[in-house]
Formats: sequence, structure tokens, C-alpha cells
Amino acid sequence: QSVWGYDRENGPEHWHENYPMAKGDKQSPIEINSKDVRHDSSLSSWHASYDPGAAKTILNNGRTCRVVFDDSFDRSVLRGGPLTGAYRLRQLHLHWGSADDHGSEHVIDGVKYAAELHLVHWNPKHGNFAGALKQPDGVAVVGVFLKVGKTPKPEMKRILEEIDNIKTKGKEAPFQHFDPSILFPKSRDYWTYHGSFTTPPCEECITWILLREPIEVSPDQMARLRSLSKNGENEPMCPLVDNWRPLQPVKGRIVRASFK
Ligand code: BO1
Ligand code: ZN
Repeated sequence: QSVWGYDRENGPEHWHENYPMAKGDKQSPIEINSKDVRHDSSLSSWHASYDPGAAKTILNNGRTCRVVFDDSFDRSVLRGGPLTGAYRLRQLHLHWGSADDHGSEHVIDGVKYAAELHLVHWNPKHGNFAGALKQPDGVAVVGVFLKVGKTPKPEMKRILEEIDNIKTKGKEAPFQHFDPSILFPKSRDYWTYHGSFTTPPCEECITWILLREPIEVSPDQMARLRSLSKNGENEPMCPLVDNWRPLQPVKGRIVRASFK
């Protein structure tokens, strides 16, 4: 086993061999069970204020499709909800399945969505992203679930139309003037809990903010996402699908809800 991935020989069951934190007490993702969730009336609403000019590039790293943002100052920030202070947007990426009935990392009352969008922010009081990873309040990720229905999400077009330009591992393309808040659902309702990165080294520094309302994408839009490859150019074709980590033990953590 050389580098981590999602295959049998390098997948989630192996990660702890090189990254012992993967067996920690606050790992992600988890299942959210409505009956175990605690409504917290002190949880305020969250606000994203994103600068479209902060978007830089889109890339395929062989494990996901990622959009990178300029985070050299407080340009695109997330505030409120369970957070103290402003967190800077660094990147967004997705996790998805090989079929519509799985692909999300978090599971809601037994429901696996077709995909999960992650908007990754870090706390600038820790200096830089690497410093934030070492702190319990270092990172905040907003998770948006994608379900497949009849109606395409037109706001997903920008990302999906770039996919042909980043088909294979290592490909990168300019991706400018994009405000990712257009991808949010109507409702601001969320669940929150403290957990980890869902990829190695699985540091336990994430305040998860999971949006209750999924967004809907069309079968054609999901097919486009699944048309990415995890192989490099001129290598045998291998579809990039099922890049999700399975559920981790809750270990007594409490999930709070902003809504009743
Ligand atoms: S996720 O939202 O938990 N799925 C997630 C996973 C990985 C990253 C961000 C969010 N980013 C990676 C960076 C690496 C860095 C690593 C630290 O986090 O791309 O450069 O070393 O765990
Ligand atoms: Zn993720």
C-alpha cells in the first residue's frame, strides 16, 4: 500500500495503518439520527459572504473534484451558527457514488444521498491552514447533500461544464468569478457536531455544519460528475466514483440541530 485511496488495497479500512488518527474518538462522517439530535435554541443562523473574485482554479486530484479560492485575506467568509468569528473559504469539493442510492459521507436517518458537497473554511486566528488543522476550532465545513430528481440545479452548471477540461488526475483549469453560495438550498436549517476530516490524516479539527435541505440535481448532472477519471492522462481508464468514507463511531458525541 503506497498512497491512500478508496480501493480495497488502500481504502478506508487501511487508513489507520499510516494515519493512526483515523481511529480517533471524534471521526467523521457519522449517521445523524433525528431521535438522538438535540435542538439548541441558542444556535444562531450562519451567513456566508463570498466574493466571486476569490475563485481561482478547478482540479481533479484523482480523489475528488476541487475548486480552490484565494484565502490570503478575509475575502470569502463564513460566520455565525456554532462558530465564533469569521472562517475563510479555502476550497470546495464533492464526494459521490457509482449509483444514486449512495455517495454521501454523512447519512441522515438511514438515508444516503447521491453526493455531498463540502465547503471548507479555516479559522484565521491560527495563522494559516496548516496551523488551523492542529486546533479543535480550526476548520468549519458546510455540507450540502445532493439528491437526484427531475430538476437539474442550474447553479451546478459552471462546475459540471468544466469537468471535460479536468477529466483525468492532475488536470487543472482556471475557474474564476464564482460565488459558491448559489449552491445552497433555500433553508438555512442545519445540524452541527465536532468531528474530523474524512480523508487522511483525519485530523479532529472540524466543526461540521450539515444543511438539512438537500439540493436536487438531474440524472444527467450526476452522470457528468461520474465521468471524471482517477487515472492520469494516457493511463487505463478508471472512473472516479465512490470517493466517500463510511460511517464512523459516534462515541457519545451530541449532534445539535438549529431547528425543531
Ligand atoms: S473533508 O471536508 O473532510 N472531506 C476535507 C478533506 C480534506 C481536505 C479538506 C476537507 N483538505 C486536505 C488538504 C490537504 C491537507 C489535508 C489535511 O486536508 O487538501 O492538503 O493536508 O487533512
Ligand atoms: Zn469532503
